[in-house]
Amino acid sequence: MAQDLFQAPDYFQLDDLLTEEHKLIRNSAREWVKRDISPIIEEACQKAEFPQQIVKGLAEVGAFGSYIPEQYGGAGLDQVSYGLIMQELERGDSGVRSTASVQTSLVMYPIYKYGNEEQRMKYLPKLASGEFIGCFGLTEPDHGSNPGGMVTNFKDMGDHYLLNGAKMWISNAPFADVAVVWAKNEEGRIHGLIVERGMEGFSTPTTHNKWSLRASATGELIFDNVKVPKENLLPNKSGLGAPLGCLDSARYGIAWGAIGAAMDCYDTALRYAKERLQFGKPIASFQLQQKKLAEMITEITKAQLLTWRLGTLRNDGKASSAQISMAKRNNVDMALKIAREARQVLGAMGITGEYSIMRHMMNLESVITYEGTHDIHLLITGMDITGIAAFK
Ligand code: TGC
Ligand code: FAD
Repeated sequence: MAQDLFQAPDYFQLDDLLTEEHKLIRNSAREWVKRDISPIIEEACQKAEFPQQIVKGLAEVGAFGSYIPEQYGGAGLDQVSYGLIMQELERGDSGVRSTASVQTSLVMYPIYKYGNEEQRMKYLPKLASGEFIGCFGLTEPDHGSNPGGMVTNFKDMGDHYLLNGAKMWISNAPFADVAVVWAKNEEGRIHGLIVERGMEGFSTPTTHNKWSLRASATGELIFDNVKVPKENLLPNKSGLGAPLGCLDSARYGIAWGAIGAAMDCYDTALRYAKERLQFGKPIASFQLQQKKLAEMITEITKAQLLTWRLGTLRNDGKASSAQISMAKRNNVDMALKIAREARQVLGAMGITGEYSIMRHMMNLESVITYEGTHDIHLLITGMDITGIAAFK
C-alpha cells in the first residue's frame, strides 16, 4: 500500500466536543494504526491471513475491554473513548476492528455482565491482555437473522452439561481460546456457555474463500457431545435478550468504526483528486468530482454528529437499542456508498491494493450484513416507531 498520509476530516469541529482524554486515546490509536496496521494490512488481506502480531498492540491501545473496569484488566474508559478506538481501528481495516469488537463487546462484555466473580477473574484479565482471544457463537447455518430459532442445545447430565450443535460465520473462531456460545436448555431457554479450546468434541473449522474481511479469521464452531463444566454457564441472564444485549454494544462500536472506513476513503479520494491531472487540470477542479467529494464530507459529518450524540447517551445509560440500530445501519450504508464513489474518483488505480478503498469496500459488504443486516435494522426502527414487529 502507498504511504499512509491520512488526515482525519473534522468539518464541524467535533474535536471541540471531545475531552483531552478522548483526544489522547483517539490519537494514540490513530498513531498505532499508522505505524503497525497500514504497512502490513494489504498483504495480510491478499494472503487472507489474520496478522497475529497485532494482538499485543490492540491490547496496548485499549481495544480489548475498553470500557470493562480496570479491576478485571479492562481500560475502564467511557463509551465515547470506546467508539473512538473502534473508529481508528476501522480506518485501518474493518477486520482489525472486528477482532476488537468481538473481544470487547461479544466476549468480555457478556462474561462481565452475565458472569459471576470467578468467571470474571478467570477470563477477563487474559482477554484484556490478548493472552486469550475469544469468539461469540450465535449464528447457525439455518438461523442468521432469526437467532431465536437456534437448535444448538445442552442437556443437564448432573455433574456437567452436554452441548450439541453448530455455529457458523464466527469471527476469530479458528484460533479462539474461548467461545461464548448461545444454546438452548431442555426447556428451550437460551443461555450463554463458555466453551474452551481443547474440550473434547469441540472443533473450529476455518471458512475459506471470502472476498471480504480477509484479514479477520472466520470459522464454524462444532459441538459434538462436548462436556461443558457446570461452572461455565453464565448465571446472571438468560433468554434471547442476553445475546442481543451484547449486540447492542458491538453494533454501537460498528457505528463508529464505519465512520473510520468512510474517512479513510474520503481522505484518499480528496488527496488523489487534487494530485491527478486530466485535460491539463487536477480532476478535483471538475464539478462532477467535487460533487462526489462534497457529498462524502456531508455524509461523514452527519454520521459523526449522530454517533457522538449516541456515545453521550450511552455514557448516561440512556441510549435505546433502536437508536443503536439506526446508527449502525446509517453509518455502514454511508461508508459503503462513500467507498464506491471514492473508488471511482481513483479510476483504475482505485481497484488496486496501492490504495485502501477497494479493501474497505469489500470489507463493508460484511459489515452491512453482520450484527444484524441492513434490512433487519430498518425493521427495528419500523417496530420502534409503529409499535408493530414486521419480522414474522
Ligand atoms: P424479540 O421477541 O424482539 O426479542 C427477544 C427478547 O430480546 C429483547 N431484545 C433485546 N435486548 C437487548 N438488546 C436488544 N437489541 C434487543 N432486542 C430485543 C426483547 O426485549 C425480548 O426480551 P424478553 O425479555 O421480552 O424476552 O426477538 P425476535 O426473535 O422477534 O428477533 C428480533 C430481531 C430480529 C430484531 C433479532 O433477532 C435480531 O436482532 N436479529 C439479528 C441477528 C444478529 O444481529 N445477529 C448477529 C450475530 S453476531 C455477529 O454478527 C457478530 S459479527 C462480529 C464482528 O466480526 O464484528
Ligand atoms: P439471513 O438471515 O438468511 O438473511 C438473508 C437476507 O434475508 C438478508 O438480506 C436479510 O436482510 C433478509 N431477511 C431475513 N429476515 C428478514 C425479514 N424478517 N424481513 C426482511 N428481510 C429479511 N455471527 C455470530 O454469531 N458471530 C460472529 O462472530 C459472526 N461473525 C461474522 C463474520 C462475517 C464475516 C460474516 C459475514 C457474518 C458473521 N456473523 C457472525 C453472522 C452474521 O451475524 C449473519 O450473517 C447475519 O446475522 C445474517 O444472517 P444470514 O447470513 O443467515 O442471513
